[in-house]
Amino acid sequence: MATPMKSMETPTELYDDERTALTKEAFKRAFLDNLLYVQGKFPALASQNDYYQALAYAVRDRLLQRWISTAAAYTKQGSRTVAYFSAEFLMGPHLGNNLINLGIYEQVREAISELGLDFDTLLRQEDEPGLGNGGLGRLAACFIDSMATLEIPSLGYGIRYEFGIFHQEIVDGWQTERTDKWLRFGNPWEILRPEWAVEVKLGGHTEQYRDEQERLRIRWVPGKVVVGVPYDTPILGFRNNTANTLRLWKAEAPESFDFSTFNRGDYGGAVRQKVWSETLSKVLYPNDEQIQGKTLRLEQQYFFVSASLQDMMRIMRVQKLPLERFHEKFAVQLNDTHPAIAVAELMRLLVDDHVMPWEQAWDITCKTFAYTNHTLLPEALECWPLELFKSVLPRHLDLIYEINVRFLDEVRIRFYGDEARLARLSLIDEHGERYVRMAHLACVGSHTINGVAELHSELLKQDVLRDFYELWPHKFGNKTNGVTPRRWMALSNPRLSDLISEAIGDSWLKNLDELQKLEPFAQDAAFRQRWREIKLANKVDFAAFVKERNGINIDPASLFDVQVKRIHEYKRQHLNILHVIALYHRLRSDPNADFQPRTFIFGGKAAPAYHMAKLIIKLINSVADVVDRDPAVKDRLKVVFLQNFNVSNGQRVYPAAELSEQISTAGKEASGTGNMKFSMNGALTIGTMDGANIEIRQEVGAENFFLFGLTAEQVAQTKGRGYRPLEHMTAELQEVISLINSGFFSRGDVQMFRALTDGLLWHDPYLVFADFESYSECQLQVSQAYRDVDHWTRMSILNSARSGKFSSDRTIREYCADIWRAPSVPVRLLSQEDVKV
Ligand code: CBF
Repeated sequence: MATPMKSMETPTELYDDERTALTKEAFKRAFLDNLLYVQGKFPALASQNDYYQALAYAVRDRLLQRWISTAAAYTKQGSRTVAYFSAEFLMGPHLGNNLINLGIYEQVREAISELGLDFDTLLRQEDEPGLGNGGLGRLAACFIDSMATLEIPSLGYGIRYEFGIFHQEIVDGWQTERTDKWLRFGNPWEILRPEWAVEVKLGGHTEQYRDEQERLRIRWVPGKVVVGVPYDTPILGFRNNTANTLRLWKAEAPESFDFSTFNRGDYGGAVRQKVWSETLSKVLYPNDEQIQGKTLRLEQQYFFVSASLQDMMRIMRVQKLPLERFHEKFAVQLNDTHPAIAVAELMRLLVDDHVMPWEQAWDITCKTFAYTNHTLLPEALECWPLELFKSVLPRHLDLIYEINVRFLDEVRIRFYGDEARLARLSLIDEHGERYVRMAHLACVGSHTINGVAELHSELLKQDVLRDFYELWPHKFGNKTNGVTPRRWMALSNPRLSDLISEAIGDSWLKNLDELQKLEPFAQDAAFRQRWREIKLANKVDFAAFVKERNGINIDPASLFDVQVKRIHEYKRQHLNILHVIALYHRLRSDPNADFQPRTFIFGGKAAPAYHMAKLIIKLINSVADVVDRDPAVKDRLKVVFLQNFNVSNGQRVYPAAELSEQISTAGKEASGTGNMKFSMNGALTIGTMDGANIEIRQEVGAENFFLFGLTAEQVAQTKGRGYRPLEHMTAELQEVISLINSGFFSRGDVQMFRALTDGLLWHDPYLVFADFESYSECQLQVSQAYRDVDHWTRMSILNSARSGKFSSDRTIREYCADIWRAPSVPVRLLSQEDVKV
């Protein structure tokens, strides 16, 4: 592996404490000390994991100095703070990223190799915290990186799942799931804060009572209580002194062992409460954009939201701020509807626990929250059956009713006589079984509502949240997503990052717009040559990785065509594999055809209960297997399914990719963020007019982007007319479907893929057939363009050079200016003197 950011200098201004100095010698000493005093091992007995832990603790010490300095600065200034509420934070491994942000990657690598150890092996020891499903969780991780880099006081609040997203294994072509035991060797990056534990109530019932002043009040008598214990992870800014906090809650029982039950001889009963409580933070629900409607999921959401709001109130107490100023102290961003119950919970805390008048509490609540919507898929919009909701949160249901009555009263006056509109807007869905609509709660309780790409934000206004838009147009806006260039370029693609820094200096890592300065280099033949060499070197590395993982040889000279993301019908991995089969068929029919060799790389997880997605994985693997064994196509066509696609694997694949597949049905992908990572790293996109693809195309230029397929408007029209997939059947598509149905890819089993092919032939909800021809033609253009090596390289450089907009720093600046109104607070490092007791 190459070394990230050779060209960057060590930030010498940060050397102010001998123990946490950033020099190589200080680092070696700290590493060996940790091996002895933290791991309790001497080198002859130490495992690679012991070495990793010793290294991680040495880095952590350096983080803590910044973390404490940051906490001191924020406390002293009583800074306005962003609280980012998210059920998912897909962080990826911390070690490499922290070294990049500290600016000491190179020294540490050298220090470790001077000690006779292999640095890359140690990096690979880290079990990544996979506390998210995909785009939404990874976005939260990019955002907290950017907030720290921009010196915005912030707290990420979420759940410390004991088991993160499952580990995917492919067995006989099928996805199987294994538990992700990421905590089995401990987690050196977190700090337990038991003194800030809080109680969270669940279940039970409500009752009326009179307080000392004889006022009629409501009391919630819970059925059970769990304790939320915070685990803090410092989040470093890039080469500054800021270290913000990611605070994740673990659920525990108030009493882990019930002695009276034990004394009665009921040993199981004595620990039942503990076992039940801990299930709350046991496992991440592995569904992306699909709700499961399970009680435990609602309990999880409420658990972390309540613990976080209580924690924020504790911070207000410490800083001696009155609760009336809650919205001045905190800006809370709701990452989708998963934390939307926070609206009712803040009302409960203010009205019930702090006896605040309703109107004042509501004013504070609405000034506190802002809501980001991340999906247009109807199946992803959270609605809870009323009875289930009541059994978990009886008091909140009362509060939601009250919020609803007042809200609908306002609507009634605005839209006189429009009963249908009232029913559409209500927080309660009254059709059939009654539901609580979480998106409506989020809209009513937030001052701002945003989508995550321009098209998505428009479609929210026109469709999913149209009634809310008509009511409060001023609340709506767009914040196009972004990704952090620190992880997705500096750490993942050191070769390219070094070349860029050599050409334009290294300030692009803090201001990605500076990549524009690369544009003239696209005309420089020597630069293009180096750009190509780097891509090739990355492809060679990736080929070695595939060989190790899949046992397949892939040719680094072939075009690397990549689709990595969650497996979902709307993302249309099946469109891609149908096209691969079409190519295979062409090659078999005409072995001498002029054919641009390609390697198709797929990766992604399917929700365990999503059968169609799992069948698509099986088809991809089956095609991979047949193509690999067929000597007629050898070296010209290869298909690889990269198992267990996660952040670490992403870091390997984006730098090696040449073509990025962003082929969702237009109007279905809210934004996408993988599309941005590819483009930054110089891959060209083949894509539809969907999500952020549209903006990527706008930025990089239509001539540097391969566009195909129906637009969102055409998709809606096609469906409106009554879509019949068979009308789009071509001779080639017919061959493809017949080949699958003949059992050719399933060892003669003609039934195996029937659900998939019949689904396409008779329903095709995501218009695969409608777009197939346009996609095939566009792929032909790709193959032709790839042959003009110089032109392709120019396009690749321009993709990178024009990707500045897609830094999450830009997104966070926009959130700060338009939604949070949170100024930056630079941090000065505390010295030993400052922290004397
Ligand atoms: O906004 C972040 C991402 O969120 C999703 O992954 C989601 O879970 N709803 C969307 O599917 C992506 O389009 C989006 O980029």
